[in-house]
Amino acid sequence: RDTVTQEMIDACAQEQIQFLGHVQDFGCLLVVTTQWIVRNASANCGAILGLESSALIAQRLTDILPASTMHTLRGKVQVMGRADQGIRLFDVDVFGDGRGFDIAIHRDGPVFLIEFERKKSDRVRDPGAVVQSLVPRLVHAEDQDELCAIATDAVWALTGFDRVMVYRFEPDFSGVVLAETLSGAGASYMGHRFPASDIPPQARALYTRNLIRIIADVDAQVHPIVPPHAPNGVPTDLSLSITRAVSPIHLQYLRNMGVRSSMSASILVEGALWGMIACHHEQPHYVDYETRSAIELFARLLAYELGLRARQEESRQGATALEAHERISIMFESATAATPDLAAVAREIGRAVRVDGIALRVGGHYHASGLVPSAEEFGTLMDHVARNGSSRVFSADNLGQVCPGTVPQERGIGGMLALPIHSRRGDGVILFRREMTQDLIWAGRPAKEKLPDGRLSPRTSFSAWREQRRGFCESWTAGDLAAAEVLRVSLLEITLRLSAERDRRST
Ligand code: BLA
Repeated sequence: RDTVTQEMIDACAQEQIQFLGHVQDFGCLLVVTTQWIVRNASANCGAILGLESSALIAQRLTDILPASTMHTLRGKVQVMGRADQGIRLFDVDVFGDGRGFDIAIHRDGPVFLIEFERKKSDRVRDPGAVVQSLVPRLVHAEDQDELCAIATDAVWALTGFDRVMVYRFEPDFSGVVLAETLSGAGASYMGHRFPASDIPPQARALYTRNLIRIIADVDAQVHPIVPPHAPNGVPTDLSLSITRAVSPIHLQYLRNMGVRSSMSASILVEGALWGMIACHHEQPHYVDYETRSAIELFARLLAYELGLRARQEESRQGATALEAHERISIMFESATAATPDLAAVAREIGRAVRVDGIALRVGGHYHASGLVPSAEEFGTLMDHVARNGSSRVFSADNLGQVCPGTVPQERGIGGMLALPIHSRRGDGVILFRREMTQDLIWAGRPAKEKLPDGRLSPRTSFSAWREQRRGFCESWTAGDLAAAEVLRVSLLEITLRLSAERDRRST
């Protein structure tokens, strides 16, 4: 059944999606030197511009476009900022004949990629103003869930896609659907998880440079770039292209899901790909470049707000940890001679970090509550942490992988967050989280496990991932680690003070 190998997933990651050499049907591409000579043209220039590609190649753009259009393009190119951002012009009457075009210009080393899309009449007027009007809603949103819900509603209303989702990456680059807006009665993907291999690393890397992409029709004809290479034999790099035809394996993925058209916008938080706004349609669906650009801007605003909330959440958790620290200090102070109430300490820690179980050993006293291993296994885990040279907090999302054979799987423990206090005495605290059952549903049509040419199909990649995901807990966040470190230092101080007092009393 499950014949997926790591090699197959690796092979997927090898596909050089920037060199696929074709554009989609909705737009055309010219590769132009800085002297404005057309070096390459996509084969569909006739359909989009009304000028055959063969008549464009090796010509000067200045001999083809009216002087006023050239003037506009030159002026824009002169003030072109960071290359990846490029230049966008909307609804330009390129030929002075009333036909409107959206134009994108990107610099790639010695050439410009110039792309044209015909302006359609049935489009959103001034999508930028729509985005503008959403800013107050984002700013006042309560939390991450509300931000994501505002986003899917807004993009759904702006674009008319059947399904709009916010998809967030986990630390292992699998992903979860956090919010969804649906037209009609489609089955919901809310809360569903997808494996990291669905969006391979080279695609994720590209999507941090080029922030929005549309596949207007997975079954539409694609058009080659002619000639495919630069004079020196290097294929045209389409990384920054907006009309690039995408990976055939991804098209198959979408067909398997019953999707005919797809659009996604990157959500970059502090420079890293946090997630995407992902849209599907059962029918071919085109969204014009002006609207796509507005959505790209919206995704940037959303990303900013998400980053802000994450930092707020971390500092809130930090404050809770400090409160716990104060209360724990007081408890120990009032219990100098007697046994400290470790159950109460455990409760305080549990307020700062969400856990399913806590075990702690302090000055020879041991307490465990909730989902925990045996006292013996606790000792082995503390030894493991000490042996690994960790005197600060130590986290594992999958105990079975990190400390194999220590805790029997039947206990249902997924991961731990250890706070070593005094490793020689075996003092420390370990927080436990249960194993998440990966009863996650693959939403979509069952597809063949393998594509005809032996490549991995999306469905196979999903079952492979399910295997890999056994034994994991809900990931420990940066906020959890920071809170745990505050508590570790706090407990360290207390135990040092207690043992100093004991020493004083005994002398
Ligand atoms: C690209 N995969 C993508 C993209 C998305 C997904 C959003 C970006 C292109 C787009 O907007 O459609 C995945 N889409 C999802 C997921 C959801 C969704 C997870 O809506 C969940 C709700 N894909 C596979 C396998 C391979 C693969 C097994 O499943 C490789 C063997 C490849 N996915 C793949 C590639 C790309 C991609 C190569 C890049 C496409 C391109 O830009 O050329």
